[in-house]
Amino acid sequence: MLDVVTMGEVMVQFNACANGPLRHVVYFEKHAAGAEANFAIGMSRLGFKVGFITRVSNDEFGKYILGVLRSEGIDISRVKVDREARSGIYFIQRNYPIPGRSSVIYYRKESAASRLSVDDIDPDYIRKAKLFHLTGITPALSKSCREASFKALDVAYHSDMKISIDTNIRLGLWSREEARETLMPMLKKANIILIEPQDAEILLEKREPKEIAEDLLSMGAEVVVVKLGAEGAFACTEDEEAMKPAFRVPIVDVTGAGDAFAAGFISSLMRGKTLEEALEAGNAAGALAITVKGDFENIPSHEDLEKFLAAQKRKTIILR
Ligand code: KDG
Repeated sequence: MLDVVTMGEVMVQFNACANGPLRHVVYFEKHAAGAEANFAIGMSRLGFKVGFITRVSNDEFGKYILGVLRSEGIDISRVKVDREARSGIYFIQRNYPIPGRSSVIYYRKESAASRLSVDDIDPDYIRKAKLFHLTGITPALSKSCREASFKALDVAYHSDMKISIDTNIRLGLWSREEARETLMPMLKKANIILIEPQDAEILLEKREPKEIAEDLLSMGAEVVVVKLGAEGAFACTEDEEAMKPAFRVPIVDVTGAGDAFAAGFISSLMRGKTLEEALEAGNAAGALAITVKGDFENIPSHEDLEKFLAAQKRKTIILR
């Protein structure tokens, strides 16, 4: 029995060891990463049984990626080895041209994962879980990934399980119009939606958290979270709303913060916690993730998340 199933591309990330434009960077740190994989690893560390659907190359990077998923306790029985394609990779440029921000530069066209297709979607496997999670990255990878995403969503929608979608629009992968056309029908099937104001602008022409949430709730979502980066996050249901500020931590690389947040937030909801507690858990996981290079390395276990939150509460009392 699985708790969560998700699908997407896992890439090798080369994270610049120095700040500044990549042409001047000499050393890079190698990590495995990808929005859905970051979420999957987070959920696994936070105590849930997670299944992952993807294709990996048989090249050295594919073997590395498979090893990472396996070592994090992810079920890889639906990870296909595609011998005809290479692994997708990407580089991270840090703190330039905007201090505090990272840029992502992809080399992933026609990668093994972008060849994922409807044939890789086993309905019975998805139906074993309580939650199916998707982000806007997977359907943006290729036509066959888009079809596979729709198929998986359809299976989940017609089963007794919840669907969470993190919009994660990456304009390096598709246009605003393509993103809107694809993601709007997907969002109508979601129970939990995570979104950032810049994505809401593309999808709904709105930037105000409350207005965004109202629009998405009226489309059928049960919980909407608007991720506000350094400001924290706002969550809303039909009966309740909550806002929690982000925790202040030293920032090394913000890439992957949203995926860590999603794991903290959704794992808390699955444990029956309140909206406020779930926002705190999401913010805690997001905060820890950005204190290092690599997307998932600092996503905490449930026990460490509790320690982080307890320490934050002690700090608040001392400061008062
Ligand atoms: O959320 C972090 C991801 O954006 C990063 O790991 C790379 O998966 C990635 C993508 O497609 O942008």
